[in-house]
Amino acid sequence: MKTVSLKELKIRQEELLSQKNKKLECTNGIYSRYANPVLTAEHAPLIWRYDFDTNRNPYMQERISVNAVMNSGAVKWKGKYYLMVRVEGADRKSFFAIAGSDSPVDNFRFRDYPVVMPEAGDEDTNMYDARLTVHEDGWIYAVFCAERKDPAALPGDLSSAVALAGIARSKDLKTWERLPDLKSASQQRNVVLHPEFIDGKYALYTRPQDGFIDTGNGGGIGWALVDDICHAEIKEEKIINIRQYHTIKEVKNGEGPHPIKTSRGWLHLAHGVRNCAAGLRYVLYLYVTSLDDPTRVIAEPAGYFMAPVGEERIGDVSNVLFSNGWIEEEGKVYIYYASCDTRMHVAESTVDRLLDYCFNTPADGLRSAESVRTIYKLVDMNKETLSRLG
Ligand code: M1P
Repeated sequence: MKTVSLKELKIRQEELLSQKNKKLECTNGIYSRYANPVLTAEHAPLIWRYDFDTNRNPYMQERISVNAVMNSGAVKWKGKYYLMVRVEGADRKSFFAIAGSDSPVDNFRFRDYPVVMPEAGDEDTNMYDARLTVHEDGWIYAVFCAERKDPAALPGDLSSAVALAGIARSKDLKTWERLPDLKSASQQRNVVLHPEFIDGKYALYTRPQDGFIDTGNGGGIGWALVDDICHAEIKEEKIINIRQYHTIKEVKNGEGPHPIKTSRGWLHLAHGVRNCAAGLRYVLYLYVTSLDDPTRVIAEPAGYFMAPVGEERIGDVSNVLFSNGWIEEEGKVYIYYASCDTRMHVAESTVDRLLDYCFNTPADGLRSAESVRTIYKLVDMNKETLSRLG
């Protein structure tokens, strides 16, 4: 068996890392996908994975394997694009690592070391899905899922877990100060910090859930105001984006990255989950809330905005698109999304296009007859347009 030398591994990885991405044709008028994933397990630094000393590692074996890179927070910081990536090892443990690029769509490179995330008292078993918020208080926050074994699990139950929101902050994306976990009556995942103070308080998008997987009575994406982010506690929680029967978010939903402030409202990206014979299906959807009252939904198109296509369908957890990072700059929007809990992609759009989509796509009528009615309306309008144009 031939051993691939470190030199050859480096050449191959450099080719991957310096590959230019290609914007694909926009066929729906809403967004364009890019052809190549922006990050895969193969992008993980060789220095994390191989012992470079040929005496200790004569076969140049991979000593520590990376299984997947996915669900990444995103921020443009000091002129560079950064992803706070959920890296999952072959040992199933997730951790964070920062990858940066001068381009929003390619050439992301991980730093030499993963993030050392301090702990908040209780040891975290797993941590993942960081949402980054540059808050008006001057800190960059990462809010993420901190997962631990359920202390109430019955003997022999090695799967029950508890999900809480971990909160950390940084001034440089290098050193992180861990704050106490969010106190909540229920389990929480997909908690996101709003970038502005609301009535002088920190505002959080939440996702109350009865169990670790099942949201149970958790009605959807919630909203809570918090006096002190250093001792964050949900005292009152209001559901602002509800789950509904026979929609793409019937089983659960969750806020993606923090919303983008636009002239017409706060533009939100979220994921919706439904069940089917093949298991859970995760798609992305958009909605808009009012600038005057960020808890009031003012537009929500029916159905999904993005769903897995082609190779995106294949991976560790099939039929999943998940996004917790996007970057808006000068009206352009880069949407970073993971497919099947395996790799990271990017799609591009504009604030104008996304708002046009949100305000002009019919809302979900919740019944087949209503879906037909919206088609009739469009056909009638088109017939009128065609006759007017001759
Ligand atoms: O496997 C799909 C996703 O499942 C969970 O999503 P949710 O929080 O909506 O339950 C998370 O574990 C997420 O990381 C994962 O991508």
